[in-house]
Amino acid sequence: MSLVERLLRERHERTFKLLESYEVDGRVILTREVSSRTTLDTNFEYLMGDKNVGAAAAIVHDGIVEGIVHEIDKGMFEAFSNVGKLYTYRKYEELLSRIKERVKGKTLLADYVEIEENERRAFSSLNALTSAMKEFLEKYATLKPAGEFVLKLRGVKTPGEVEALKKATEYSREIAEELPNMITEGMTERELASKLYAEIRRYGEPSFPVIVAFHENTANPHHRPSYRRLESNGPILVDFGVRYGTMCADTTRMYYHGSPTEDYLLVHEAVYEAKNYVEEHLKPGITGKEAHEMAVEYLRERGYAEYFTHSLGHALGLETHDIGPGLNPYEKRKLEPFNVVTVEPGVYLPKRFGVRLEDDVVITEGGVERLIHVPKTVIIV
Ligand SMILES: [Mn+2]
Repeated sequence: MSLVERLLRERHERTFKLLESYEVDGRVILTREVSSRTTLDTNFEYLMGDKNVGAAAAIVHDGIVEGIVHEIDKGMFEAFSNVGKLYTYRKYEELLSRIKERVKGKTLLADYVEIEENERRAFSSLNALTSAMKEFLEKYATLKPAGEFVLKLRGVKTPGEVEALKKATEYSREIAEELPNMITEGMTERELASKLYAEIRRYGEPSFPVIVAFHENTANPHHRPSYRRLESNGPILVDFGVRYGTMCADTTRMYYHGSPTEDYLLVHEAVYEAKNYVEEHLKPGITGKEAHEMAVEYLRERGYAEYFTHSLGHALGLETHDIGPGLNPYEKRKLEPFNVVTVEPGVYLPKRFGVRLEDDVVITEGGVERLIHVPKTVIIV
């Protein structure tokens, strides 16, 4: 059985089981045509193993998952056809009439949010149903927002999903270890980014657009690769991940071209130790807020707390910023086994340099399992 096929079996079982606790007949996902494989429709991918290219639908009821995809996309869903039921269409009207036939008279969870659900509005995958599609479905079925359901479903990973994440992080680690061989003095950030993309695509897809920053650009946490050239002495920040088997890895590494300054070494050590300290203390029952504060307190003792300007980490899974508890100052939810989060403290000294180190961890019964672990020492290139 392929990894994706195994994932789908687990996800279908989990979906059926969770649906029992809702007063609905099932669930409906209606997607629009998409041109990118890394955005939207992750709830569709959750059940079907791949994202649609043309418009498509997935309907869950009575212990079956039914997919309706364009005939041309059929090959993409081979793994799915072993674990669910697949319909194909040629003309858009055929898709609509098939949907109508499958949803008629049912009460279904759908991917839209009530506007007052502030916390969930930000996640596009919880809000992927367009108002036109919603209007169409409501002619035949009763809809309820799926937000809470999706949070429960995707926040806690299945064993197969963790296995896929292990692969994704393993490939990412291999690339990170190869990276020093790709760096040459005088190259631009864009040149290094393009080499990185080539490596990532040997294994899977990029989890998100890569970040490559040289010198003072490392002080900008979300820097976009530019024409900045690598000079004789300075830090290099690389943030990337391989997406494999529908799961996203995410790691940030620091390299140093030349000899690191005393200042740089102090910041690097503080960030590494803060990350390590949090990872040693993370366990079920701790809230995301508490975890974030652990890192802040650790950095405060070293005098860097005010330069740590973002969240400690986020949920990781089908999306790089996945649905589930994150490690941030607002997160009241408690961590539980099989949550997956990033741990990525950073210290950014404006106009000078920044250091961010990022690992991915699975919450276990007693603590965490580190899927990827950045080295303690500064990598000199
Ligand atoms: Mn991250």
